[in-house]
Amino acid sequence: MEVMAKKALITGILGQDGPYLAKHLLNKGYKVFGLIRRYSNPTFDNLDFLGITREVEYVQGDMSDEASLYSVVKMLQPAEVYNLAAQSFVGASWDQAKLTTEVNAIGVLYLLNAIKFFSPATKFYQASTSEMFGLGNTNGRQDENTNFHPRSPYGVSKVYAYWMTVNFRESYNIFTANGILFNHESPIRGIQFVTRKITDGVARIKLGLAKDLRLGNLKSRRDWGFAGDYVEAMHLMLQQDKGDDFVVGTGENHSVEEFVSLAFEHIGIKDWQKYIVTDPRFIRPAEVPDLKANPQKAKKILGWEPKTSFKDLVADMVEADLKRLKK
Ligand code: GDR
Repeated sequence: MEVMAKKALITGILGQDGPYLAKHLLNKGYKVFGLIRRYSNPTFDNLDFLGITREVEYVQGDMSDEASLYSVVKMLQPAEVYNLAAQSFVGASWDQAKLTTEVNAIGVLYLLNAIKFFSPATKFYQASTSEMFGLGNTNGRQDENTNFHPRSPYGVSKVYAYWMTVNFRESYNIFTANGILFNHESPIRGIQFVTRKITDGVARIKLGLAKDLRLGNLKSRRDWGFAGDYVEAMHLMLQQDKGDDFVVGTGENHSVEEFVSLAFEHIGIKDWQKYIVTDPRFIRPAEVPDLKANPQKAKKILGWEPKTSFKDLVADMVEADLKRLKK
């Protein structure tokens, strides 16, 4: 008898994490569905980068349209739903606070309701974030018990989604998990996020295509890991006996300045300061100065650990941008 492949639905399939997760699940034998909203021209570049565009099946829906989510969940009855859809750029969330809230907060309520009404055996993963901690810390780090003090409309929207995810677990006994992921990057990171902006900028300078790199606050510190490692933690969270919440990070952090200096060092430039222009447009109304994960719970319960070093991550991203720009 043929065994039916497990179905997984990924929202945010065109972003950075969606393709890495899809690839991971395809390798495990899942049938992967990707939710796509209506665009005039959807771009499949990130899925193409990983060579899986045609292996994913696409379904139409929008996080701001509850009926569309009800239909998709009812039709698929997926074993697992990974909610990676979001207005994910912190910087844009001040100017588009309502949109950010509708997609990142209320959209999650719609998706949870879809599961509750039409597919209560579905396991649900919510892309929660270290941005919820903001200023909160426990001895200079953040773990599952650290208080939330978000600093942006984005962070606030994610706190709502986090608690709704917990609440559906406690109220309706639905299997839900929050992955509280710290910054995770890759060669397919969106160009407006600082890491990719730096590696693209450095590659342009190397190739003579740009003269400088305009950035905001160089002092903020982030716990940066590789997205390809982090999607494994997402999957592991849904393979446990019960839903739970996990911090996922490397446990070490670096300043934006250190990222810049390492990226320049990779292309053989030591006096990188002369290429950097501080541009007030990239300074945020409120900043999260210092994030550093304590990922002990994920290590102990999920057996998860990051595999990619900070140095390799920076080098891989610069190399990928050099290759792309040379084409
Ligand atoms: P972040 O990522 O806000 O941490 O959220 P981002 O890369 O945008 O910023 C990191 C830090 O760099 C500083 N910075 C700049 N940032 C950008 N984008 N552009 C600049 O020019 C610049 N100069 C300095 C920022 O002020 C900030 O301190 C990311 C997103 O992916 C979220 O969706 C996710 O939830 C968290 O990571 C975990």
